[in-house]
Amino acid sequence: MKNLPIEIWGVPFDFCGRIYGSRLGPGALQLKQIRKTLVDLGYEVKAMGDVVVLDFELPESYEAKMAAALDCYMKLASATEESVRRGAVPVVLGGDHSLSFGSVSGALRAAGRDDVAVLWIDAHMDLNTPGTSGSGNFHGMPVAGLLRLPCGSPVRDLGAAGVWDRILAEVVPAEGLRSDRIGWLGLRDVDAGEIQHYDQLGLETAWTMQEVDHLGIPAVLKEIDDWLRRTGAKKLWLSFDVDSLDPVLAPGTGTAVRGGLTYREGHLLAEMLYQLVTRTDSDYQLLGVDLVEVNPMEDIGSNTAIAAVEWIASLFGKRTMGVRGR
Ligand SMILES: [Mn+2]
Repeated sequence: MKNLPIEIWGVPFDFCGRIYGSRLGPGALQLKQIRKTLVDLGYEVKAMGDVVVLDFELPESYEAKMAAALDCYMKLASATEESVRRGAVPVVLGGDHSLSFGSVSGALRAAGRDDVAVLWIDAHMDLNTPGTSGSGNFHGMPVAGLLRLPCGSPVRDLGAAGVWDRILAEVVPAEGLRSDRIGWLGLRDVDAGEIQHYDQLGLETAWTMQEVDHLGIPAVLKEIDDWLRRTGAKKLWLSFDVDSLDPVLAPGTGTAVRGGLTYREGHLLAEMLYQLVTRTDSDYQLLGVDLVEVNPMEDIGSNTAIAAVEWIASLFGKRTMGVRGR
């Protein structure tokens, strides 16, 4: 993995979360030296700049927000598609989690759906559609969009159905993510509609915080590795929502939920994921990473950006004794 260049994309976009502020996430991660951290681990790292620039004034209408959202997803899909085609690992700094409509779509276009699996590390499933989402916020829907679930009749009739259709027509590839290729880790706040979707898809790939409590991270990772090998996936996209970490560590996020991953659980997870994608007989490699929902407006100091950069360092091989792979 050390041989693969990393391309960092900034996505200062926050129109589809509960509150504004995650547009400042890429800047906070930049200031906490995410690039230097990866360079110091021996990687070639390019800062690719920001995918979008939001208007200075806040949008006054739902239509204006969603037009900016579609523009963001389309540009980001092109960006991650190009990175993967160049043979690089894109690391996408958000921004709210709706950006994964774009980032994962681009990766699917470049790598091909039959090779790709996604691990969604998050307090939430993000498996709502406009037909099940009480808030209507698209940051709770990207997994459903990537799986191409039908819109349903919107709970809040703001025009979401038209946006959903355009995301499925213009952003997500025609066949979408395979439903046997999505897994979740860190869940502790799941909606009834999401459970309904999960059951309808016949999935058994949700590792909640209860599983982490009962089994511990090593056994959970063993189950995830078994699942990934069973599916035959060759490329793993990690979508890391910083709200998977406990709010004690990462308070600066829009939808914090108590009872998340502790500092060491989070790091052991990252360290073991690095081992899984770099072992010599590995069936699957790292395709790319989303690092989303860092919201400096909600933070205490810079704790959340620091926690996120430290987590990324562990994911890319940082070890206490300085020996990668142990
Ligand atoms: Mn999320």
